[in-house]
Amino acid sequence: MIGKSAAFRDLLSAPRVVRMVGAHDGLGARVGERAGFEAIWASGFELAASRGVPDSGIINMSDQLAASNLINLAVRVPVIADCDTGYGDEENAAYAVRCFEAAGIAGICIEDNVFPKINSFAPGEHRLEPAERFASKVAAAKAAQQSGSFVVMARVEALIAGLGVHEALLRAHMYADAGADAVVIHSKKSTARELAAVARRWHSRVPLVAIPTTYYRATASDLAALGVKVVIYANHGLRTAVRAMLGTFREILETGSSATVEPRIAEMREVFELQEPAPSQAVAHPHRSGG
Ligand code: SPV
Ligand code: MG
Repeated sequence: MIGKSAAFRDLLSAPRVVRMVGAHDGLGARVGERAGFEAIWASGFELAASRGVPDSGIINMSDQLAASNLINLAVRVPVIADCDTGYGDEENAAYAVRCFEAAGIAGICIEDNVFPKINSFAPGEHRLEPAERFASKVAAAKAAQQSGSFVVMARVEALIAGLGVHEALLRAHMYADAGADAVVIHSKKSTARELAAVARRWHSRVPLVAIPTTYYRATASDLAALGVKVVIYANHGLRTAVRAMLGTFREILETGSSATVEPRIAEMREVFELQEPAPSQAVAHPHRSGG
């Protein structure tokens, strides 16, 4: 069996677009895997939200490592952990790589926001690290990995910060030159036009990654046509759950019972199936794999 970082690299070199989905726990990751997503994004936003706190650097490295570890244990597909700003300087990012790699996680993603960051879609000032400084963090992260296959993604927040396509391209190329295995171009526009402007002028073989949270009308095929290799649906599980739970809870209070909501909520047996043994144990008990 190949390691999960090698499996993720195979996805990166496959001649098609790779779709990932966000999760913050083993259950969400299993639902994503069962739906057919090829890899899981251990989302910082989802993890923060699941704890009822903002996505602003409150979740520390140990928290994200523990959550990513549980996610990784729950699924067969590779997991990329959202490590925010890398938790500090070069040394912190390098330590994060050692910890996440040792846990068998396929890779991490670090972004060029200044700590404490705020979520890319949150109102307020988005301050970026100097590009050289962040490139040096990427290089330190890459130097820290033990295996050749561990993946370090670098995320460019220049479009989010309103610094424009030129700055985004400059940074993206610097981070690729520093050794990043993939570069995320994050945008909060309602169309993929801004991303397309970057992708058109991308002169590197390093794969591009998109997170179409706001430009959701762009399909994975549309994005692939622009040259995007990986598409991350970062937070759709949690956003689905929030709306659905609120509706269910209110209806139970309003109607006096759960009778009207039962047809549209998961049956206990469906959840039992998602609580099957972790993949390594499931191999030893194939008759219980649950499909
Ligand atoms: C996350 O999922 O934590 C991300 C992606 O960083 S987003 O929230 O869309 O910026
Ligand atoms: Mg995040």
